[in-house]
Amino acid sequence: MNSKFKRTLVTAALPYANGPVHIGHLAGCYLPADIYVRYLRSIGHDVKFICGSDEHGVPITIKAKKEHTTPQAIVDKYHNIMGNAFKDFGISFDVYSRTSAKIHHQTASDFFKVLYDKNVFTEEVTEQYYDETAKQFLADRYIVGTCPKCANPNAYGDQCERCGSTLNATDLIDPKSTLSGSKPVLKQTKNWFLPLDKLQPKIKAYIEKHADWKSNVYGQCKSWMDSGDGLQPRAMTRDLDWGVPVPVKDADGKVLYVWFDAPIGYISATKELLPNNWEDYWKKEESRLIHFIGKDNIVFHCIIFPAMLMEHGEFILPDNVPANEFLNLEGDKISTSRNWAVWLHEYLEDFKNMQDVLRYTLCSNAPETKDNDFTWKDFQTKNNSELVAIFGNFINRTLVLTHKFYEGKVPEATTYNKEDLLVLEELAAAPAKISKAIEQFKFREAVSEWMNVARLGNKYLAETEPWKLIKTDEQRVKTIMNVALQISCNLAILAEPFLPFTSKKLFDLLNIKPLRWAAASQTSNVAHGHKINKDELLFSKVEDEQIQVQLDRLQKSKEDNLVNAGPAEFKTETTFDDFSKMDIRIATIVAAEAVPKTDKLLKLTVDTGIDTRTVVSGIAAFFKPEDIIGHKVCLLVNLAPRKIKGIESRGMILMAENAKGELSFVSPTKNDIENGSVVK
Ligand code: B3M
Ligand code: ZN
Repeated sequence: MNSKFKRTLVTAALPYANGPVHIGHLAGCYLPADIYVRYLRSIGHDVKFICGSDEHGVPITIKAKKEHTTPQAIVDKYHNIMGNAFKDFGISFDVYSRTSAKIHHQTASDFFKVLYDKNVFTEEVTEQYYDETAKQFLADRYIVGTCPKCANPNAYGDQCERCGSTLNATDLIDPKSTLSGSKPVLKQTKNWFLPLDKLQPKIKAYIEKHADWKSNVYGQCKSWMDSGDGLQPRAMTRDLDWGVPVPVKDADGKVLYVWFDAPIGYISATKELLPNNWEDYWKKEESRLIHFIGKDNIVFHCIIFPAMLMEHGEFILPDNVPANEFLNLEGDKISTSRNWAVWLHEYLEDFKNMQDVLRYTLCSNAPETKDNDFTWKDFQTKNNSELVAIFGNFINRTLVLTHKFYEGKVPEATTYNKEDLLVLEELAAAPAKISKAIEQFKFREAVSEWMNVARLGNKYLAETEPWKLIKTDEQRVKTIMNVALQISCNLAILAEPFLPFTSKKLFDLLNIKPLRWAAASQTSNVAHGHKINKDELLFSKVEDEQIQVQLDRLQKSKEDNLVNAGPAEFKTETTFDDFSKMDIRIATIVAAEAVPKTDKLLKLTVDTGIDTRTVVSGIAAFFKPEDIIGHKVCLLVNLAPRKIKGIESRGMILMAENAKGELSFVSPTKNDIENGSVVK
């Protein structure tokens, strides 16, 4: 640990209280933050872990409208659901507060007043979009339109989720009200702006001091400042009726921008936790502030919040913002509205007491440097081939043999041979490797180093075979089993940040009170003569049928959602020029046969009117070769040739695919149209 710091405040993004928690949330910031905090606690560092529900902002009011209820009812419902889900998965917040709390309203309001009194804001009357049907200004998510930067047709009024740009609603091309669908009009209103343009030099100096941040984070910050016109003033108030009222004169019907009040929520929650000494964590240079977030929140934590803190003047600035990229699910973006998610509460119903399996899978596969995919197959493999087959197997063998040979009493190691010494040396070196990775926010690497310790133990037993050796060399087996028990104990210590439930269970099985990190550099934590508890399995196999249930559930979401045809969103705009580069012709299938050793592919011979060529097509699941001979089809003839299963395929047959993945030919309605006719 960097000894410059006496204490650390770790925050995890305050989730909007508008829906239950899914694996994307967990992998994005709560799990890495929790691992980090648990590790700091284990090394004896003074750390506090802060979170709470983000209960303001348009996502909440939209949800309330949809459910015909009030924003307060929505946040009351989800605040509890979310808090419980985090608890169930061992996310060990020291406080889980909420931004509708009185203490937060007061803190956010005071913060705004300080900036206001220091004349930090510029007061501006600007034209904002207004929905004349709904009689309401359209802030943030009340408005969608096309992103001026990346052409995403579904960008919000404050942010484009595709390219990550922060936007002002007036930047959107073709804006539409999400309330009424109508085209909004511009109407004058007064708001208070944070002049990020003027503050840019200060912010830039701050960011550049942190070139050691994760490259995805640092890179994004730099590019915002360096590209185009740099940072732009941003309104810190909104014409809305849900939020923290703007605490100045002439501000009726206005509240603080949710991204102004939400990060202040970290301060309010710390106050709630430590009414007497919260300032130690926020106002002393010897304290360190770390924000764990997902990548869509980078600009708010690295630029806007630090700018607010700087201008306020009393607070330390974030020392690091280890943001993760996104986690996808089975190849598709996680989406609440499409129910394309693994919900934590549902997971626990299907996989009782298996929180650590999910924690392990999500950590091993965390989207640390790029977006990543969660698949159920991978979940099964991680469980069966790693947790069960390596770690679980090692622990189980050790415990069972200790009972079998010594009635559960730890035997004494008498003489170590070379092999034992090497294993003990490697064991003692493990904590430093894991620490280093965790301190650099490389949690995938850290958890894999941990699994390497289990591998070490597993290999040691497999090679020394105490179950055989017991017949010929009882003395030697005592040493081996003692070493195996030391490895088990150290595995329990080192597992704690990643697999807290398992760590506790393993300590219980070993009948040892949980030990701290430093003990894992020792190789004599389990005294000989100590009695361990009855063995129990730590993990059990996940069967194919269990995985199929999950896949079926996702398939059902897909079908429920795509009742019409393809994905509800169109691809981005293209040009006529691009389209006309494609040479699509009418052609006739004159021969067809299955490609050996595949079940998807057919080898087709097609007559294009100009030549006869071979095309390999992935349609075998839907068409029998004999049924399609003579069919007229559309063929992309100028597609670059490709070798598929050793066959050169020249061109691609156009197919229509519905939501269930069923295929149909796209064929001309006039069957006598000549081969070679142009499709345009
Ligand atoms: N509620 C955004 C989100 O849930 C936002 C984070 C606030 S952190 C201060 O993605
Ligand atoms: Zn965009």
